[in-house]
Amino acid sequence: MASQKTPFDLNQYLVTRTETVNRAMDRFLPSEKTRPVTIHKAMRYSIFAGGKRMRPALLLAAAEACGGKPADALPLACAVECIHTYSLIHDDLPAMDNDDFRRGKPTSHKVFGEGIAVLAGDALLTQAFEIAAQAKGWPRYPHRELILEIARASGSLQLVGGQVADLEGENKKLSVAELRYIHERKTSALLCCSVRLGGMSANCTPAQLQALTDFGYHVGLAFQVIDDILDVTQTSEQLGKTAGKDVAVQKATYPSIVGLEKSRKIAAQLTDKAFAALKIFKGRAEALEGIAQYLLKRDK
Ligand code: GRG
Repeated sequence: MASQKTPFDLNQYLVTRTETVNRAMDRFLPSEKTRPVTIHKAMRYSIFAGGKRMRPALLLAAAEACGGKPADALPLACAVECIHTYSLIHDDLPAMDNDDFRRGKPTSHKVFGEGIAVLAGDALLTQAFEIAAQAKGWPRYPHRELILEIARASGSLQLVGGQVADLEGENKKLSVAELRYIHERKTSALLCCSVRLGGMSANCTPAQLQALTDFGYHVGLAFQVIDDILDVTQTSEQLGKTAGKDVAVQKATYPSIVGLEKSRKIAAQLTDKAFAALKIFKGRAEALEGIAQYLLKRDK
């Protein structure tokens, strides 16, 4: 009898990858008993609050598409989740978005106070580099390349720069081009960095890295367009964070500029472009395809 390929089970994939990442994260972070205990409790509180772990999942899936071993990619997967979690802690602070809920739980500053929340974010940002430095390093991508990749995606030209433009754009009418500038930096940069790091951990070819860059850029933009849509279509309970926030602070979003229907179309078009970038992997990128499809259809 001809052997039949088992259909790819995304749900199972995400569950197992999340467990693997959580176990590794537990090993990489100082224990709650390590002095000073408050900061380690705060770091762990936000890391283990129940995020979707999309950046690590994309990173591991990109590694697999390039023939790499998930175990080699794990330190980088944990590093990007530390950067992402730090950005959420700081984004929620009273000086920024002033949010009380994140990942279905009270935000860091609500539980630990503002000072510790700032420091927990700082510590996770720093921890990311300590963890990334423990990756093996590969012939095409020695540690210098890995550290540069993470620093560039997180710094004032990308993640932080996007947040600055976002803050300065509040209560202003923005064009679609201005909004895209924010989304590219605030959201797409770290998602793109995640898939690129996955490829690097498999010592990918320059052509594969370019394909992953195209994929990550478009998936990252689609991710934020969907995030904008969910903010107006879902409840706070469904999202695990305050819904309707963008309208409340008059933030420019895709739905506010082009409407809900057109926003959905744009997200689908961006996802199609992401899919097109995966051709080079000739069927070995099922996990990346599955995650991109899941992100487009997600409801939280
Ligand atoms: C340097 C003080 C200081 C602050 C920096 C960089 C930054 C603050 C904030 C980043 C901006 C930000 C929060 C972008 C939004 C990206 C986004 C859609 C986050 C939500 O990601 P999910 O849905 O979250 O993957 P979970 O909780 O599932 O991991």
